[in-house]
Amino acid sequence: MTTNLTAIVNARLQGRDGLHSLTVQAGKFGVITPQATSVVAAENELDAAGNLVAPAFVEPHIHLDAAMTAGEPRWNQSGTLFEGIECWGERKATLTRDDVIGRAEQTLKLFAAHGIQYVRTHVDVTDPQLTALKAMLEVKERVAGYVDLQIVAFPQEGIWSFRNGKELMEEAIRLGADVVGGIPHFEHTRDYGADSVRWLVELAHKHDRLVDVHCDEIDDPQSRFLEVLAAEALRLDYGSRVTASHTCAMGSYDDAYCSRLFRLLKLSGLRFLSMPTESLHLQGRFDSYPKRRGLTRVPELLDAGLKVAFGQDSIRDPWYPMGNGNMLRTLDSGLHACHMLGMNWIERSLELITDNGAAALNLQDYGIAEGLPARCIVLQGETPYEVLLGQKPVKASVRDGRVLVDRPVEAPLAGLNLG
Ligand code: 17E
Ligand code: FE2
Repeated sequence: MTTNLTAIVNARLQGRDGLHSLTVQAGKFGVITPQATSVVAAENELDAAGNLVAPAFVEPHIHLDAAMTAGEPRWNQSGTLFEGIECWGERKATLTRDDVIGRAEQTLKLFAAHGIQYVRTHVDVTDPQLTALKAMLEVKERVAGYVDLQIVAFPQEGIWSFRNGKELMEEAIRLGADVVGGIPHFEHTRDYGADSVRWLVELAHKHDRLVDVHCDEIDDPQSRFLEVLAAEALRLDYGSRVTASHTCAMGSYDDAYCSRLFRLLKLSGLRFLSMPTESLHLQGRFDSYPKRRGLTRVPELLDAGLKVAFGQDSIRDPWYPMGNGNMLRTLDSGLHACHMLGMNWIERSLELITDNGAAALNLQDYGIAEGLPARCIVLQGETPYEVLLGQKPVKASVRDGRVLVDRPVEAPLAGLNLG
């Protein structure tokens, strides 16, 4: 049975000094008051015990239809995006409704145990039957008690380059996909890629949907579909609803081009998602040495005032055999890969897996403030630095005042026996 809370006490909040109590009424946050000293939690109160309390984690980019299929029917040995797409094509041919629902829910439970309450999943719609999409629409309803799930109609094998690609995208939107996806760098030609981006933004705009494009997920410095996406977002004044995922090629663009590009990016205000563990693994594959990291320009985008978040992208699928649902692992890798272990970055790092992910998903009621849904997590640590050092599972996760997760704080040396 889940507990309905009346308050969270002894909470540390980012941007405020000392301890705080957060009252909860009818599933929403009430007043937030500073505490002079630590207090004993009453019945139906959650004791944060001086740990950091943050909004629930956001997993802004994952492929749940492919989750937990690594090695089926074969392993991706080259570690390239392209062999991943081939392996997935073989596995996709055997998908069933129950298969997709089972793996997606198994993954979402793992995410819930790690304090994730908001997820955006891409679902491959280059399938004449749309088996995975129909199953995922069911999953969205089945899991609504513990996670808000957004579904992207994702054309893995292209819109222009796959038979009936446009019709399948339109059908996916008609069936209820929330977000329009794309994959311009995988289309057969540059023109197909650019045309597909213009078409998909129009489609989303016409149907009042969000946009999230796999954009330039390649080390090719000539892959420049981001400028097309940003220009369309600007033209339609749609930037807050448009997300560019990956943009790995930006890590290979030269600075002169970037300086022009960044002007457009700032004007358009679109959102960015980087998947550090995935890109470290899949990119740089056609380099000898030096080997590129394959990540977009995360600190530069943040410095330009743009919103960037990190996502896991994969969990044990044809593209990436690892993953455990812990966003702190993704964050740790991303900060390393992007040269962001300066204390100024560490102190604000949680925004990369909370607020900026919420911005990418265009969430409206996200955060810790009076009147917002009482959704939050208790981390293991008093500061972002401590949380990152430990990378421990969340101590608690609360959703609309219900306690979804509550586990004991782990002592650092628990289990150590030196005789
Ligand atoms: N599909 C794709 O195009 N790129 C990825 N990183 C994954 C699936 C995981
Ligand atoms: Fe992806």
